[in-house]
Amino acid sequence: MPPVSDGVRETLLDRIARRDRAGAVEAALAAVRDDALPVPELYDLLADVLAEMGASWSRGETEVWQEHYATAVIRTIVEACQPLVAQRAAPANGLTVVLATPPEEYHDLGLRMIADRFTLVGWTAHLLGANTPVGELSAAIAELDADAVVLSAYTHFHRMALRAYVDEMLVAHPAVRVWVGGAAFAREHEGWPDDMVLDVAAIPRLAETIV
Ligand code: B12
Repeated sequence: MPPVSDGVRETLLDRIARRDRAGAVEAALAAVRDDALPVPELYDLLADVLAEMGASWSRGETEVWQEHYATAVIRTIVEACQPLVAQRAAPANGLTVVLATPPEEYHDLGLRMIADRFTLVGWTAHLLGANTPVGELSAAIAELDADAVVLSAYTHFHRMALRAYVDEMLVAHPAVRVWVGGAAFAREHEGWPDDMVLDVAAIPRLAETIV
């Protein structure tokens, strides 16, 4: 028997190709609702679908608007998962994380998924989203009494900019834990300390590292 995710993936691709937004959303939500597919596995699948759309665009097989359409449908799925994420979340661990991308970095869908992964393992996760000025991030850390900050960069350019951004933020909040990640860190992370670069698989164990 093929894994459930294969079936959901096929259905999703089919619904997206037919421009059936409601059908795509329902297929994804039904799989989670029935506990056939855990939320993190659904998110891995959605990320794969988007990466494939991007590759297909690079090969000249997909139009930009088609890529944007698929992204919009997938964003709706992720947002619609929110009540299911809340139901499946572990008991609160008392820790708070704030998530953002630096100025001019508009790729925040991956980070949106990361926020839910924190919620599922008991964190209170506050997503500020894309293009967040460092002063606003600092204000949020103070107001929300954050224990940790998670930042994301997709492109090399934004990873470079993120370095100064983190340093400036740490001046105001030297005790806050900082984790970075995203596509720009996938292959290497020269210039970044190992303990700042987060592996998605480590999220369930992070609470133990906060003293
Ligand atoms: C959707 C999309 C957009 C949307 C973003 C919508 C949004 N709110 O996120 C919009 C339309 C805004 C956009 C704009 C642009 N985009 Co764009 N976009 C994409 C696309 C199709 C999908 C990206 C995505 O969401 N992937 C799915 C998510 C889930 O993956 P992810 O972000 O990598 O996240 C995963 C992991 O990295 C991880 N993760 C993410 N953050 C973090 C953080 C931590 C701490 C951890 C542990 C993990 C983690 O978790 C996720 C789950 O696995 C890709 C195509 C592709 N091949 O990926 C192009 C792509 C990323 N875009 C690209 C480009 C060039 C642009 C534009 C410059 C286009 C333009 N000319 O305007 C602008 C740049 C805007 C900017 N300054 O940021 C290029 C980037 C090339 C590069 N590497 O430099 C790509 C690869 C397209 C391509 N083939 O060329 N884009």
